[in-house]
Amino acid sequence: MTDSRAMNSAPSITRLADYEAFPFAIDSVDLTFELDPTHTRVTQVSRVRRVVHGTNALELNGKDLKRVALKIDGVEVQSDRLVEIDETLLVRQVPDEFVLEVVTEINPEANTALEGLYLSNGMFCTQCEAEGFRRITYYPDRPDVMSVFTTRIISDASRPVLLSNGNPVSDQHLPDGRREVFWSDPFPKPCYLFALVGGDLAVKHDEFVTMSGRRIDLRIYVEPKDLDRVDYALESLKRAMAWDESVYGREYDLDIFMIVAVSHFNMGAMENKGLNIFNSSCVLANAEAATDQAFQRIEAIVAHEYFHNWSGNRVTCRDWFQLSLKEGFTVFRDSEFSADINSRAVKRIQDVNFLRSAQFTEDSGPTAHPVQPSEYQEISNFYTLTIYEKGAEVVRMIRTLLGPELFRKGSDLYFARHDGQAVTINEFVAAMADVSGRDFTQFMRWYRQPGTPRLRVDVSHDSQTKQLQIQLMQKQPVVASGESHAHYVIPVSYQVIDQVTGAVVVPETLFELSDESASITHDGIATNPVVSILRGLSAPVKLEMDRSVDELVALARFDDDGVNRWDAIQELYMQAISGFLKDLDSSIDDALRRLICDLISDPAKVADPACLAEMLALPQDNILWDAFQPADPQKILEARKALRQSIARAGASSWFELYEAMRVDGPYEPTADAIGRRSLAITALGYLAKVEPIDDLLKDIDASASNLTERYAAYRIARSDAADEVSLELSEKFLNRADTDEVLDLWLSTEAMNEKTATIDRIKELTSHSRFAWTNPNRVRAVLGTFANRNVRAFHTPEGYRLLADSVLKLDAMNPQIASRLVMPLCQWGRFEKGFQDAMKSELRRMIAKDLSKDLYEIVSKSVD
Ligand code: B3K
Ligand code: ZN
Repeated sequence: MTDSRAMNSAPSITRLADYEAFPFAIDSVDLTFELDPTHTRVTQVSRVRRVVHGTNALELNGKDLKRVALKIDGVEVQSDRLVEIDETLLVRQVPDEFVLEVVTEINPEANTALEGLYLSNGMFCTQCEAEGFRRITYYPDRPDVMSVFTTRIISDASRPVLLSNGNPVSDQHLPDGRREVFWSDPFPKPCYLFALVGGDLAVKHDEFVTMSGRRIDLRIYVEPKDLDRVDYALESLKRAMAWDESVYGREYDLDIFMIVAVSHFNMGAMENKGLNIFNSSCVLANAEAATDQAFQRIEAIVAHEYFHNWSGNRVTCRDWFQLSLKEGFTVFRDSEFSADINSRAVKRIQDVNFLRSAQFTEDSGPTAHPVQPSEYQEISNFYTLTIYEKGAEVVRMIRTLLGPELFRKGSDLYFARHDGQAVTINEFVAAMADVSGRDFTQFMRWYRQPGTPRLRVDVSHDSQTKQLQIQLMQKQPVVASGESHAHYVIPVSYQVIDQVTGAVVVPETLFELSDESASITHDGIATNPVVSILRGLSAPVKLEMDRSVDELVALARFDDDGVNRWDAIQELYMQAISGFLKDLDSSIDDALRRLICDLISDPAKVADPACLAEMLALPQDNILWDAFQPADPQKILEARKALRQSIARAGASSWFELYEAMRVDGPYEPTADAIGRRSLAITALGYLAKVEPIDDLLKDIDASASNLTERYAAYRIARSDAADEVSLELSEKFLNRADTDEVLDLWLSTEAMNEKTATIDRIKELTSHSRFAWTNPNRVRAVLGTFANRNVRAFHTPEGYRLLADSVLKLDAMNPQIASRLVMPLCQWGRFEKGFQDAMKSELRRMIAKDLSKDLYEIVSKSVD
C-alpha cells in the first residue's frame, strides 16, 4: 500500500508557525502529457529564479512517481545532489536562475486514491487540491508558488477531447498519428488549480456576455450518455456569473469556461482555473433523473466553484492553514446566491440546521479545530465543516457588523489589493478593517479558537415598571487543557414581540456582545413580551435560554424571522422528545398540538410552504444526541418516532388536504416556489402514511409522477410505512428504472437507511450488488455513508460498528480520503452511553493497531484515548 505510514512512527506535523516563504520564483511551467492508461509520461519545463538568498537547495515534492529525468539547464542532475525523503526532493547547489526539466512516468489506471491523474470510466482526469500535483511531477506543491502554465496534451484518437486550463491555442495531428492539443493559461496560479481531462466526451455549448461585453464560451463536457442532463447546470452557471457581477462586481476573465462531469470523484467539485471538474452527481439533472434537492445542490455547487474564480483563484491562499480564506468566503457567497435567487428564509434555515447538526458536532468532538488551524498531519482531513460552514458564518458576522455596503467595499479592496497573490486570512480581515475603521483584534478569535461558544440569555419583565431586561452571558467552550477561551465578539440580533398578538414591540436591533456579559433594558413595555434572539442565527453559538411553551408557540406563530420560527418549533419538539424519553406513552403538549393543527390547516398563513415543511421536520439525530447526553441512540430513536406519530395524529384530519393543496400540476419545474410546494406536499404525505394506509395512493404516485422527486417520495414512504408487498414492489420498480448512477445511488441509500429492512446482512448484500464498486466514492457514500449516518437501528450496535470499521479498513487501502471521512461516526463515541462507547472504542483500537494511511491514522489516533 503506497499511502501507508510505518506503524508506531511519529506522524509528521505541519505547523503554521513554521511557515517560510518559498525562496524561488517559478516564472513559467510548460507541461507535456503523453497520455497512456498505465504509462503516462509527463515532461515539465520550468523557469526558476532565486528570490531569497542564503539557500541554494530547491525543495520539490513528489509522490509515487517514476523519475525518468531531472535536468538543470539541459544537464542531468547527478544523484549526489538529490536528497529524497518521503514526499520531498531536495535539489542541491542550484544556480540563481535556471531551466528545470523533469520527466516522470505515472500510472493513472492504478490510481484509486483519485488524487493526481487518474482514470474514471476510461476518461483521464485530475484532482490536484490540496497536494495531488506531486503525484504528477516533482514541483513545489504549495499554494504560494504561483506560475503561468501551458499544457500540451498528446494522445491517440481514442480520446478526442483533450482539455486543460486557460485558452485553447492549437490543435494538430502529429506525424505518428497522434494528436497534440496546446492550452495556455495567462493567469498565474498555484499547481493545485492545474487540471487536465482526456476522453471521448460529449459537449454542450452556451455563451455568456459579461458586463463589459465580452463573450465567454461556456461548455459542459460529459460522457455521451449523459448529454440530456446538462441544461440545468448551464443555466445555473449563467445565473452565477450574472450574480457575481451584480453583487460583487466580479467579471469572468478567460474566453472560455468549462465544466467536466466525472463518475469517480472524492468530493463535490473542483474549481480548477477555467476547467472545473465535477462529481457527476453535482452536474447531471433532469426531471426524471434528479430530485428537487439534487437540482438545488447542483445550482449551489456550480455557483460555488464559479465564485472561486475570484475568491480562491485570482486571490489564493498562502498556505493550507488559510483554507477558510477561500472556502469560508466562497460558501458565504454561494449561500447568498442561493438565498437571492430562491427563498432566503428557507436557505438560511437549511444552513443553520446543517451547521448545528453537523458542524457543532465536529466542534465538540475529537477532531475539533479552529477555522484557521495551527497544525495538521494530513491536509485532506481539514476540508471540514468548520473550515467551510463555520468559516462562512464568520464571514457572515463580518458582514453583519459592517453592513452590506461597507462589506462590499471591503471585498472590492481585498480583490484589488491582492489580485494575483497568495495571502492569509489576516489580509481579508485587514481589508474589512480598513474600509470600516473597525478594530478586529478581538474578532479574530473566531478564527483561532475551536469549539462552539454558548450564549446564555435570561429575560425578565416587570409589568409594574414596564421594564424588560435581557441579560446576555457568553460561555466559552472548555479547551483540552481545561482552560476556557477568551471572549468573542458576538453579534446578537434581537426583536421583541407581543406574545398574544405577535405585534412588534421592539424592532430588530443588533447588539454587539464583546464582554463576558451585558444587560439590555427596554422601557415602556406593558405586557407579555417575547424575545426573538439571535435572529437568523446572527452568530454560530449555542443558545441557552429557558423558554415556556407559550413563548415558543408565540415565536413559532408570529416571528417574522424564518430561522427563529423554525427554531421555536424545534425547541418544542425537543421538549416533547424529552417527555417521551421519560415515558414513551406520554403525549405532546396541547399547545404544540394546536400549533401544528393551525399551521397545517391554514398554510397560507405561513408565507412559504418550504418553510412550513422545514418546521414539520423533526430535529436531527446529532442535535438530539447532543441534548440528551449520555445518549442512548436506540432509545432516542424510539422517542423521536413517538413524536413523529403524535404529530401525525395531531394533524390527522388535514394531511390529505394539505397534500392535495400543495401538489404541483403541470410540467416539472425546479423553481423555488414549485420545490417548496412539493416539499410540503411530500411532508404531508409522509405524516398521512403514519395515520392511515395509503398504499394505493403511493402506487398511483409512482405510476403517474412526472418527476423523480414525487416518484422517489412514494418509494421512500412506501419503504417505511406501506405493507410489505407494496414496499417491495416500489423498491424493485425504483431500481429497475434506475438507469443512471445518480438514481441508483438514491436507491442504494434508501435501502441502506431503511430501518425495517436494512439489517447488517442487507448492507453487505448492497455492497455486493452488481452495480456497487468499492472504487467509486459515490457508491460507497450511498451505502456505507448512509448506513453509518442515517440508520441508527442497525449502525448503533456492536455488529454495525464492526461492519463500518471493516469497510473503512478495506477502503483505506484504495482511497484514504474516503476512508478517513467514513470513519467519523465512530469517532463521536464521547456523546453516547457507556455500552455504545465501549463498542465504538474497541473498533477504533482494533483499527489503530493496523497499518493505516496517514489520513486515517490522523483521525483515528485523535479519537482513541
Ligand atoms: N476546493 C475543492 C475541495 C478540494 C478538496 C481536496 N481534498 C472544492 C471546493 O471547495 O470548492
Ligand atoms: Zn470551495
